[in-house]
Amino acid sequence: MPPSRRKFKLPHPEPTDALTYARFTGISTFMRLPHITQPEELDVALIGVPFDGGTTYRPGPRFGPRHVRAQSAIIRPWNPVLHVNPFAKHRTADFGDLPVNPLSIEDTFSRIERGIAPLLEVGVRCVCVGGDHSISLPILRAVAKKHGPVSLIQFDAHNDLWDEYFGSKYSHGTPFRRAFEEDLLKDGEVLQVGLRGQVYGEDDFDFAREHKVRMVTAEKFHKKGIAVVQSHLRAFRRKPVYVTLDIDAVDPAFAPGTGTPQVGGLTSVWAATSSKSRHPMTPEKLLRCLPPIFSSNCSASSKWPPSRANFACTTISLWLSGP
Ligand SMILES: [Mn+2]
Repeated sequence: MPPSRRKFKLPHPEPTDALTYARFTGISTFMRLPHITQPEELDVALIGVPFDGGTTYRPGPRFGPRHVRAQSAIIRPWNPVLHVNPFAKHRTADFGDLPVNPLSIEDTFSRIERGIAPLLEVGVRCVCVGGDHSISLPILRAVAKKHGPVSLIQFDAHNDLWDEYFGSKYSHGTPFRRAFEEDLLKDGEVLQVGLRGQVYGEDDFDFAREHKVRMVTAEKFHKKGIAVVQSHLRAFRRKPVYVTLDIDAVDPAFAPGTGTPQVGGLTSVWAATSSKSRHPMTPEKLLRCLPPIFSSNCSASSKWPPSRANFACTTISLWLSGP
């Protein structure tokens, strides 16, 4: 992420010092940062979107932001690989949760779009923590209103390009198909990494092929490594990119608390290797693509495991650490 061009007279918020106040004390916020609700005071906003009305199997992502907040208490400010303290570089805070409507997906979508817009308006980078993957659609609507259609890099076991489910056009399996239909995304500029598992038929990939979606299956990723992802990144250079991590991109052995777990996924080592400084897919290279927004599809089933939320916030922290 390029350094902020905005000048702040205020000091940068830092996570509460765990050597003064133990990690398990205090009011729970993302990364123990202060809760700041004024967009004009922020470079980066960490935003909870606690909605799971789009899930079709195991529910629970509505508790995702709350659990990620609790687990993120382990975060320490200095990244020894990138030699950076992201919080000293960017004014970052917990913006709070968007006010979802647990009984209406349409109303929730308009609440999310309205909630994100004022942040984008003043140039805040948004890191949204879900919530199921359906929330990507209203976020993309808000992004496209400000930036026009954007590119997408999606880490996910599923392509989320299905048409409908039980007659509903909106669910966690359909957001990016709707986004293409609404001209929020560009043909040839969507990269999906970690795809795997069974589908209903070969024609499930027709829509992706029509829109020239770049698909990197988990199988290919395991065989060829990060180089296969790197080969696609050229198409995203100097363009606004929306990056989304569905936690089910990661193997359920590492992150089992997800709505539709699939075996054969990426490992937690992937997160570590993607943070090495001269690595082809370093956060700095990814962030040079100027992502206006991240979202993380965070499920939290009743058997919610700490590792899952921990993985999500570790990844967010790594990506935030870019120059
Ligand atoms: Mn998924």
